[in-house]
Amino acid sequence: MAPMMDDVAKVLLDEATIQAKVRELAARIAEDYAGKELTLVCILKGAVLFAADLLRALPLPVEIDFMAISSYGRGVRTSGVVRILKDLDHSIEGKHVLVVEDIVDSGLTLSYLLETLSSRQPASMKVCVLLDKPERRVVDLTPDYVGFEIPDEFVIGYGLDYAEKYRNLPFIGVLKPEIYAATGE
Ligand code: PRP
Ligand code: 7HP
Repeated sequence: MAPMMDDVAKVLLDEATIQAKVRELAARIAEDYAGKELTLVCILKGAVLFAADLLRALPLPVEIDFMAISSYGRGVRTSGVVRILKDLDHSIEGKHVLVVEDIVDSGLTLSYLLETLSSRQPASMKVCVLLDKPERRVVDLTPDYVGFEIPDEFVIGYGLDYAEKYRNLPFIGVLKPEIYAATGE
């Protein structure tokens, strides 16, 4: 952990704060979906830690499926180009779907995804994001469940990466700008 810590400007959300929020979100979701079967759609790779913790905390019959989408490549800014790299394994027709994302920033990824998934006729579809950067939104998108609103700083950890690194940090931290400044992305 020590070499990775050198790249962290500050810890924004520590492990206990994240885990308490996951439990709080799970309790709200469990209440809202009482008596229903829920399908979590985890958007790889960033949401994998959050989705796993949320899944464990939900006292409901829950299925999980995975989708991989590419929008950022290795950089820190959105390209606006969204591509499905891996589709869901199962049909969501007639299912209650909760899309689980680590972060909504410009909103381009989620708005594309919601459009695609809603055409598959789920019984219902909602969105749960751990982090929301409302300042950066370029499309009109309001997630149904939000863990934390955060300022416009590049964050890493708890699934979030920079150039595929730092996902395994147990907290969410702000990356030192000099780490990505060198690449100009
Ligand atoms: C990140 C994140 C969201 C998206 C949010 O994914 O997981 O999917 O960017 O940005 P937006 O609201 O501006 O579209 P990324 O492309 O970095 O992939 P990853 O989850 O595999 O790291
Ligand atoms: C995507 C993304 N990935 C990691 N950290 C951030 O702050 C991000 N915003 N959008």
